[in-house]
Amino acid sequence: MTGLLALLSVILIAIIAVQIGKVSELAAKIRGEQEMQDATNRRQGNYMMIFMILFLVFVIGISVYYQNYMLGFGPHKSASEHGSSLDSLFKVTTFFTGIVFFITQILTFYFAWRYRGRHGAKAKFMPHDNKLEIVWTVIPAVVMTFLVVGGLDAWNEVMADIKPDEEVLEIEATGFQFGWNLRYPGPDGLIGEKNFRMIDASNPLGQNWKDEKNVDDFLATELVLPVGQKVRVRITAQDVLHNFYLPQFRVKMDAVPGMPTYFVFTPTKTTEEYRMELRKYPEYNVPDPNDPEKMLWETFDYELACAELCGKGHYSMRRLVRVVSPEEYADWAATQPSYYLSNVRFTDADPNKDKLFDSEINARKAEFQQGLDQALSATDAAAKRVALKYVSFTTGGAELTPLSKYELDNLAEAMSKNAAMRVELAGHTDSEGDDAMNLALSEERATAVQAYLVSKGVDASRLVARGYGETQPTDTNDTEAGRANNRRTEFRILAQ
Ligand SMILES: [Cu+2]
Repeated sequence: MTGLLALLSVILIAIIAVQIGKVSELAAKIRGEQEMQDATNRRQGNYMMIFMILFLVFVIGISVYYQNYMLGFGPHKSASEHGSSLDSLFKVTTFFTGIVFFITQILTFYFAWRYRGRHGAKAKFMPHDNKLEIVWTVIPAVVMTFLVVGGLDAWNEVMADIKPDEEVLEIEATGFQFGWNLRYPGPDGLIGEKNFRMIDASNPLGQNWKDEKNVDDFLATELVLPVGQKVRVRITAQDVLHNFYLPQFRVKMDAVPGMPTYFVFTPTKTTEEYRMELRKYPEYNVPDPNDPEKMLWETFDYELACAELCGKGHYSMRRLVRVVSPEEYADWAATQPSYYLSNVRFTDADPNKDKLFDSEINARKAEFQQGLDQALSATDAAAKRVALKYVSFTTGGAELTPLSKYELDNLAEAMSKNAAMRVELAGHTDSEGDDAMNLALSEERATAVQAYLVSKGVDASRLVARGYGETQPTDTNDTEAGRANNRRTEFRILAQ
């Protein structure tokens, strides 16, 4: 309806203009061409001045009215340390180009009025003027130099990499069609090596599992950052060009396949603090259309977007960004499971299957010690047994697997600490297969354990090896899990 009315008004104005033109033509014929021409020129000149005033007032008006929609103003203030220097660069550039804009607009319309066509007036021809040349070359050159130097300065500040000894949280963002793989360094603070040749179904980033720095790296579904902490993001892409864009932090960097880029920045406001700032503005005090129970400022979240049109699913590259206090960050990071330990460890893809990492050795040692202490302090003879949970053998055979040795080393160490301790090493099997064979196998296995301990310096007289076959199940033999529990090696303390 409004559109129709506007269209009608435009048509009417056009008709009026045409009619006035016709009337002027007629009047000119009656009054004389010359005089009429001068009057028209005068009127046109005055219109120019009126238009100029209205136009400039309008420009100033909308700048003030829409101020809060501009970068660096109102709710669009930056949330990172370098962001404000970028924003002030924009403001300084707008200020100087604004001055030029006003001067040229005023001169354009003033000249149109001042030098309007007049009977008898003659143009002055000026082929060259050095003074003018100098003025309009030197002034823009000085202003440009000032802007360019300021811009370079801001660029150097924004793009500066970290110094070698600087404390920084380094994370990695890998863009792919369509999403981001966000990799955190884990407790060691170091991101592990990767190689695209190692990418497969179980290894989306091609991490090299032989590199210990990869052991604790974890992949996150959202970008969580501690406030006030310098962050360095390694940015890469797996398929096509993407762009790592954090609008509120003024971070924007291409993610290029085969050419790693980076961005260093420091978030200065937590999500909660930013929401509190937005709360001051009426445009954020309206219900969120997606969640009418809440106001827009309450549902606000920082976001990571891809700022490169990278394909059909481009929009789905949005990721949530949360900036939290350092304590909250530490709590969150502690709950994130290592990708390697939870998806790759001890599978066929694990090249470290046959060895334990220091952290695992220590964890198993602590577990063993706890079981031993319990058994040592128990008074009931039946409770004086400890399961050797991590001792295992080749299937159907009595050869110790390489990983069993770590557990047996713990036992050997305990034996040397408690000189009076004597133990019975007991082998157990499940009920599958022939009874006599099971008995023989369990005996062989107990003996293998004994032989290993003797090789570690434990006196053979302190060790009794005995096989119980399938006679002492601790679980059902009807399920695979139950049978696995029944196939076990344990030791019983005979004397201490
Ligand atoms: Cu993309």
